[in-house]
Formats: sequence, structure tokens, C-alpha cells
Amino acid sequence: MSLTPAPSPPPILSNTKPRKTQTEFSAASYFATQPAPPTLDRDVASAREWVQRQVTAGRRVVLVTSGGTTVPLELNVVRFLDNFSAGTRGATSAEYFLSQGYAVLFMHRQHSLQPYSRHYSHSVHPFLDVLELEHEPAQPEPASPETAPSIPAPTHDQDEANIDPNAQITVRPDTQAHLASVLRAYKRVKRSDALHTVTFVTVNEYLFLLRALAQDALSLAGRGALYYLAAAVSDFFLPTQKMSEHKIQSGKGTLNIEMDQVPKILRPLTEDWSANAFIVSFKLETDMALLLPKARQALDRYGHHLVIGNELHTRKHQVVFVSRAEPDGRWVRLERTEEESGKEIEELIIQELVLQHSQWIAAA
Ligand code: PAZ
Repeated sequence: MSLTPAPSPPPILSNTKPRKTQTEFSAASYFATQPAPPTLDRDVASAREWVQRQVTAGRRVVLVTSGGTTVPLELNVVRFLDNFSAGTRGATSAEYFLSQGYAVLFMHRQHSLQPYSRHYSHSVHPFLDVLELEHEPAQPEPASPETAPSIPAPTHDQDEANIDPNAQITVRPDTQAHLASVLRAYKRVKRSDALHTVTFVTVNEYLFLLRALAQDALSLAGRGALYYLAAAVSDFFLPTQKMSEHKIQSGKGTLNIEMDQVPKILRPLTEDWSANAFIVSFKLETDMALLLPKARQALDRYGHHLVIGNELHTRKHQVVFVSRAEPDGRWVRLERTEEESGKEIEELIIQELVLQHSQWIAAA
């Protein structure tokens, strides 16, 4: 990274050919020069034991990656770049894989959505709103602008005084059926030991974890292993050798950040780290015209089995499956009525993948 005051404002972000200061990282040089996360060995050891138990139980194992990676700008991180992803695709898909009898190794960005609890995430459906207190005082009517000054809102203390400290907490009747079905599925999965989670934050943690889990854990599942790479992974990063140790100071004018390319790891994953597994990657584009060509290009370059293409704004309604058998892509779409009834596109995606994985195993 070069951090230099710029005399005149340069384009904020631009793609250029590598300059002298940039290194082109292969996967091998990346792992040889960047630091392994301190918790890596522990995470991989517990995942390996878990995969072994799943194999013994006769289950197929899917590694679901979910959420976005960050790229820290300083060693003592104050600032970082982030990749867009709430983790909805990954968390939702994990539930459908579990319902199809797969064991799920859920590798997700810390604090992103997780299977089951995603139904009550703070942004979509806050958990506290599902609950009610016995004898809860009625909510005051929202004040109109004319009445507002003459009717003071109850104070926090008055509210507290009206609530019996021993009051029972119950689930709102209108949400009981849904919560019960989510809870039942969650408890069933917990009892069965079919879900194991590992977390990452930075792109470096993501890369080290993916490689180690592939080589040392997932490989135990042989052709029963499936990779479902839905995480949004940064394409650019700052090698630790080029990072500022302390918080980058302001006051020196424009900040120029020159980043190196993250090595493409799909090819080593497919050829070396997990040569026996069925590998599915996602491709996100914002320009619909690029979606199919980019998905095909990924398939040709990396040699894995399937690319699922999705466009940012329509990703919850439609995706396109691109494989060597179907290079022009096959669209999977939710009907409007299905969507209105709460059906999720991940149900269709996973149904199709389970079928393709089975056919691939049978063909071997
Ligand atoms: O997590 P989310 O549901 O908000 O988004 C999912 C997604 C768009 C990140 C995923 O479907 C995807 O396309 N992942 C790969 C992104 C990429 O091209 O790197």
C-alpha cells in the first residue's frame, strides 16, 4: 500500500495494471507470506472431529460460506473495507440443506445471519417484538401534533411501576406457530449434531480457513462433500507487509490506497485441496449483461462444477445455474404467488443441488 499525500485529487477508485509496488499473489505465495489466524488450528481440529462424526453417521457434508469479508487498512485496525452481504443466502440455504439430511459446516462472517436465528434478526423481525408481558400496559396512542403538547407521554419510571416484576413472558399469539416451527427445527438440528459453525471476519481469515477446512476436514467426506461458496469475498487486499501499524492519520490530504489482488483460490480448491468434492460457487453482478459471461468465465477458469449467477437487486427472486452441461444457463425463479406465500428461492436452489450432487456421485 502506498499512503502519500496527493497534489491533485486522483480518481477515487480505478482498476489499473499492476504497478511496480504491487505483487501478483499466487495462492502459494499468498499463504507463504501472509499470517495464519491464531485460532486456525483449533477451529480446524474441532471441524475435523465433527466431519468425522458426520461421515460415521452416513451423512453428506456441505461447507456453506456466508457473509462478506473485510479488508483491514491498518494492523491495529480502525478502518476496513467491507464486502456487501448480510448472510441471508448462506443462512437460509443452510436450513434447507439440513432439512435434506446434509450436515452443514457453516463458515460465516462473525455476527452475520445464522440458520434459524435469522428469522428473528434485529433488522427484519426483532426478537423482543415477538414477546409480550402479562398485564402489559397498553401502548399509548401515537400523539397527533395538536394533542401532543397537552398529553405528556408516560415516563420510563411510570411504565416500570405498572409492570409486575413477576409477570410471565409469553410469545405473542400471532407469532407462536411460526416461532414454534423454527424452534422445533433448531432443536432437532442441535440434538442431531448436524450443524457446526466457524467464523471469519477478514479476507485473510477466510482464505486460511477455507484452505485448511478443505484439506484437513472436508476431505474426510470424499465425494459426499459439497462446497456452497455464497460468501462475498474481497477481490483486493493489503498485504500485512504494506499495512500501516497504527491508525492512518488524517491531515495529509487525499488518501491513496493501492491494493493487491486476492489470489484466485477456486482452482487450487478444485484441483488440489478438495479434488473429490462437488464445488458450487456464486457470482454476483450488478450489470445483468455481465452475469452469464462472467459465470461461464469462472467455470472455464477454475474447472469446478457449477456457478450460480445472481444480480444484486433480483437475487431473492431469480438465479441462473451455469454448468458445462448448460453453458447458456438455466434460470430458477420464484413465481409471484410462491413469493407471496413466503417461499424462499433457496428451497429451489438446494432441491436442485441435492439432485445434481446425487447424480454426480452416482456417475462416479
Ligand atoms: O448474503 P446476501 O443474501 O445478502 O447476499 C448473497 C450474495 C449476493 C453475496 C451471494 O448470493 C453471492 O452472490 N455471493 C458471491 C459474491 C461474489 O460474486 O463474490
